[in-house]
Amino acid sequence: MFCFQCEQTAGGKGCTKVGVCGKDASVAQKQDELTCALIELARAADGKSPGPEADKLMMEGLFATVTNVNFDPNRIQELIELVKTEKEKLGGAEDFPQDKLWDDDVNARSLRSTLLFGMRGMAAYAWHAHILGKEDKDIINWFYKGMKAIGEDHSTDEALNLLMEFGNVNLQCMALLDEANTSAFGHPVPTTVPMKVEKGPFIIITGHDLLDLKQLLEQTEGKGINIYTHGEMLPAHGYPELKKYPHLKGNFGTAWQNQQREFDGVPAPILFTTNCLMPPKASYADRVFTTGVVGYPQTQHISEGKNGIKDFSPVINKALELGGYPEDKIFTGINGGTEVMTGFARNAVLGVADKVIEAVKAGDIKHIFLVGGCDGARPGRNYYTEFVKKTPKDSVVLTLACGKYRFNDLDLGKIGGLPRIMDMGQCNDAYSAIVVATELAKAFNCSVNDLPLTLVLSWYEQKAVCILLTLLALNIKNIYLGPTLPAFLSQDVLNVLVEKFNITQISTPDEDLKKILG
Ligand code: SF4
Ligand code: SF3
Repeated sequence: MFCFQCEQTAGGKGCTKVGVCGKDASVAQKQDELTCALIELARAADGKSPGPEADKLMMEGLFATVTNVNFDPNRIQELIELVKTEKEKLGGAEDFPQDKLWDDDVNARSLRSTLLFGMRGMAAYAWHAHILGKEDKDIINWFYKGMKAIGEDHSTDEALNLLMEFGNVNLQCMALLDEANTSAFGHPVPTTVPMKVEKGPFIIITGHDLLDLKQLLEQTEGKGINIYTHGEMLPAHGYPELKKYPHLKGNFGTAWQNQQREFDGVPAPILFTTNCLMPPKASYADRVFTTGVVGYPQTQHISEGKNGIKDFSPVINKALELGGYPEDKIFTGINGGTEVMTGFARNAVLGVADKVIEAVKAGDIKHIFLVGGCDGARPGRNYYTEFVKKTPKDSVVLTLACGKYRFNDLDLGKIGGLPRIMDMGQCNDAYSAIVVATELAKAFNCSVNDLPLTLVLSWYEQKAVCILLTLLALNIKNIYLGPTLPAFLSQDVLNVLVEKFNITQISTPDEDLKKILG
């Protein structure tokens, strides 16, 4: 096997025997086969959408190969068969040999992989929008254009242009998802979320799929079962159409990499709607349920029924059988806090934009940091906790995605009535941050790069890759990236990105803060 798509890749180079994520060689092999089948489908379709069946497979197939999504070789095999059938319907196409996927000149491989991983990330966003009934032909067509391009040879300039074009399409895709979420569930409002678990039966729901949560809330109404979010599901508490359910009680645990410890011994089922799933330990595997694109051998999977409704009865019955805690149980975040806040998406932040602009003009807010992105297991990720702790009192920290669990339970006080840490949502909500930055730039009549704003990003999986490409396509410069740089960026490709966009790898919080504020 060969895989180097995520931040924890073995030795910072590539997983070759088994994935650090737990993906074994047979699953890696199937995922490569699926990727090649999708390239062939894009070829057969001549680089544009041939119809809804193929479109759905394109999104689902790419999403299934995102890190920590699907470890089930049978489910990947099913997808391969379906993709091949669609390809044949279109008259077939020349095979794309699997050994060409990773084996090439190091720069060509780097550019091809960057596009592929970005597209895997965008597929997740497009999929979430799709299940909420939102699609955009330009975005769908680009999946075929991009996958076809991955199967071709390109000069470095051509490949870089493709990456920038992709970044712009991904911006459109993030806007589409934002519209899908806000039209289905309303605009998030600032909300305090407790980390206490009340006594009695409960269900933990994790991942990014808000529609799954909505259906679960409906199906558990009046049954005496409480629902707790975990990981990237936390921002759900801010949405009016989800927070209206009184049994959506709070948030359980922290970011994905702590799940094997946090889920051990919990008297409740856990429903995974998307990444990040780690191989479940025997001590709790019988309580793990997957749905959507997620899969793991031998865990129970809840499929979609007629009219898009999923029947969560097996999860509900498990919750009743396990019964939950006999008494209320207090949990804390990693810094000891007992509650966290969320719901500062674009509408909420722009609603107080006047205050922010005034505070910046008056010098009360001297700097805005966006400290966001994925969490992960690497010890170096403490950087983000220390960085946020050390940000000066006259600065604001916007955050998003699961990396925030490193600091979202800290009380850093307020500025002008606003909390100094504001959670804008999931990684899926990076669009909110882009809108806020763009609006601030307009208000100050300058470019985003001239704002007193610094992006300090943490990456792990491929959604972070597509977001990064969008930020670069928007010509956003001086991004701090960590904890390590992607193994799939060759030295030459990295040099180009550093030269054009001044991407900097994080060093220490003190040094970086000095550079940023000095
Ligand atoms: Fe390795 Fe990451 Fe690929 Fe898993 S997803 S096999 S950890 S590079
Ligand atoms: Fe996290 Fe997996 Fe990326 Fe959605 S849940 S940000 S890592």
